[in-house]
Formats: sequence, structure tokens, C-alpha cells
Amino acid sequence: MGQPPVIYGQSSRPPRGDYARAGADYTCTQNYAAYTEAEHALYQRLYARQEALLPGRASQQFITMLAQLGARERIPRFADINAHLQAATGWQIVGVPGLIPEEPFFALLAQRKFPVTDWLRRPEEFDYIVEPDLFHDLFGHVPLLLHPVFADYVQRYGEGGLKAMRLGAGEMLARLYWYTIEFGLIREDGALRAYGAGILSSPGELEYSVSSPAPQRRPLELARTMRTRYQIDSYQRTYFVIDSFEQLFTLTAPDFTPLYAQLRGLPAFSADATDAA
Ligand code: HBI
Ligand code: FE
Repeated sequence: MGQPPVIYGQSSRPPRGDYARAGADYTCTQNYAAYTEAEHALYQRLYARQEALLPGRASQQFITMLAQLGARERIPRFADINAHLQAATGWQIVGVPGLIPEEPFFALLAQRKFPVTDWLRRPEEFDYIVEPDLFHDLFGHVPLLLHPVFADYVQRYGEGGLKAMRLGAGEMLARLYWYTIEFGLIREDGALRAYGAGILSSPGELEYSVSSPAPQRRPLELARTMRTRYQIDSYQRTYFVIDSFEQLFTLTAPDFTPLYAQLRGLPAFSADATDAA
């Protein structure tokens, strides 16, 4: 199996990006001139392959918004994406050298700034990469930030994350992120579709997540989701399903403090636990 992703300062492996370029908030400026023609070509191939796999597997809302981004031929300038994004939902993307610690990550989301890794994978990583790279972040995460309700959910998630850190509930909130923003499924017109970035940017997991009989698919339910461990380097064993992005937003309206207190002493579920409770 692959190796766990490198989270800056939290892993034995050296961080993959050049964090010396990052500021105090871990953001860095996209050095657009540094991208080679080979990198633009690799990005275009990644995009074309993934785009062809979307129909019938990805959320139709995602497919519509991806097309609106218009970033399919070459690596886009973050400033160009931001002109569109800012006008649509007030979000912007900011460059980061890779995974950043949770606190600055949550702080950026709370300011409607989505961190996008500014380096692209190597050609030999065309089929699989452990860390999130520019393609994962841009193709997987950015299109749905054009969706007003989803965009509000992500900002509220960031605000909740900062509070969760203070309450020692960071791991529970990380699971919510994992099973919604990274690996969430949604039912659209009665059909199962992917909206999580980790699925949308993966050639194999797109089909697996909505068609394979192997994984469990459970309705998203805060207590269960926050107690379910996740796997970082293989297809998920459990997916959580929502009926709409409005449902996701409403679910996260209440203050989670009492929920954290209720869950704190309870054991976590393994990623493939089939317990009914
Ligand atoms: N950093 N750049 C980046 N992108 C992420 O998606 C990310 C991160 N740091 C932490 C993190 N995600 C997860 O642990 C969240 O649950 C906080
Ligand atoms: Fe991601």
C-alpha cells in the first residue's frame, strides 16, 4: 500500500513542497512562469481522462460547475480562477506548498480561502499520488465552491474546525471533512453520485464508489460519521450519502459542543464496521 500523506510537521517523511516559500498563514504565491510545457501537458491529460469518467458517476452539479471554471487545457492562473470564484460565492483559492497543519487550514476556510497546492505531480504519478497536488485540489475541490450552499458549508466547516481544536475534537471534525468534502456521495434524481474531491480526482475510485458492492454506503449522520475512522491510502470501505447540499449545510447548523461531549468517551468504529448502531 502507499504511504501515509505527509502532513507538514506531523510526519516522519520530509514535507514534499517547499514550505520555506510559505508565509505565516502557510500560503505562497503561485509562480506561474515556473510551470513547464510538460507540466501543462500532464495537467491537460489528467483533466481529460478524469472528465471523460464523470458522466453517470459524478454529481451533475459538479460536472456543470467544472465546465464553468474553464481550466481544462492548461494549468490555470489562480488569479483567473479567483475572478470567477469571487464573483460567484466570495471564495478565492490561495497557493500552498502542500498539506498544512489543521489550525491554519481551518483558518483559511473560515475566511473563504481554499488552499490549493501549487505543484503538480510527476508523470510517473499519473495514476496515483499520496499527497494532494494541484490537480487534486483544483479539479476535485474548487468547482463545487461555485455552489452557494456548498460554499457556505465549507466556510462553516472551517469555523467549526477552529472551535473543535479548542475543544480537543479535531479528529472528529477531520472525519466529517473526510467523509463529506473528500469522499462524500450524494443522491441526485435517485442515483448515487460522487461529490467528494478525493473520489472526483481519482480514476479508479469514481466507478468503485458508486458501483462496487464492496463498500458500505450509509446515510450521513453526524455521530456515526464522526466516530468512523478512515483509510488514507486505499479506496474507502464506507461512504456516507447525503440527499442534497442543503442537507449538509443544515446538519452543521447546531453547535457541536454537546455532541463532542456525548461522543468523547465512546469508541471509534473501524472504517469497515457494519454495526447497525
Ligand atoms: N492541508 N493543504 C491542505 N489541504 C487539505 O485538504 C488539508 C490540509 N491540512 C489538514 C487537512 N486537510 C485535514 O486534516 C482536515 O481534516 C483538517
Ligand atoms: Fe483534498
